[in-house]
Amino acid sequence: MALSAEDKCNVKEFWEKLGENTKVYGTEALVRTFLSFPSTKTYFSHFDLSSGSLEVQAHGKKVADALSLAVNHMDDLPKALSSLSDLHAHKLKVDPVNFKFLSHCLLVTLARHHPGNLNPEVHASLDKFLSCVASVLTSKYR
Ligand code: HNI
Repeated sequence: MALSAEDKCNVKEFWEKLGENTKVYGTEALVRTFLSFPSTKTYFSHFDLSSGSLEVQAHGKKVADALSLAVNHMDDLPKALSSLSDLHAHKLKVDPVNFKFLSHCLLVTLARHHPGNLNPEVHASLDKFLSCVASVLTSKYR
């Protein structure tokens, strides 16, 4: 499923509105994922996952920065995310189903903070974008 020119435009415009808050949203999405889908916590057994932990915040920022990078390279996600793809598939071996959980929680978080900007078209484009990112990060399993 490729992103159309309209999808790319919707995602870019929406992302620009988030400004410096992306790291806060990344962290909130992680917290929601760990609470709603507790099996995801097994990948982070070496983390302090208590509410407000600095490790979760630092990781939320890393995820958000990777998504910002992806927003800036929507024309070639496989190249932009190549090393992250190696990491998730070969080293971390994250089961692909978990990407749906995190993507869902990212969308819920963004909708909560930006209800006025997340109209149905932008929602659909963001959903496609997150799905494309997940597809790249899980593409090297086999
Ligand atoms: Ni993910 C590390 C980005 C989904 C488990 N992950 C990273 C890093 C980035 C990142 C960036 C840090 C790399 C580095 O330090 O070099 N992860 C993303 C993105 C998504 C994603 C953009 C999807 C949108 N990761 C997931 C999912 C899981 C996951 C769904 C498991 C539930 N990621 C991890 C783990 C690490 C990780 C585990 C290593 C954490 C650490 O620091 O030890």
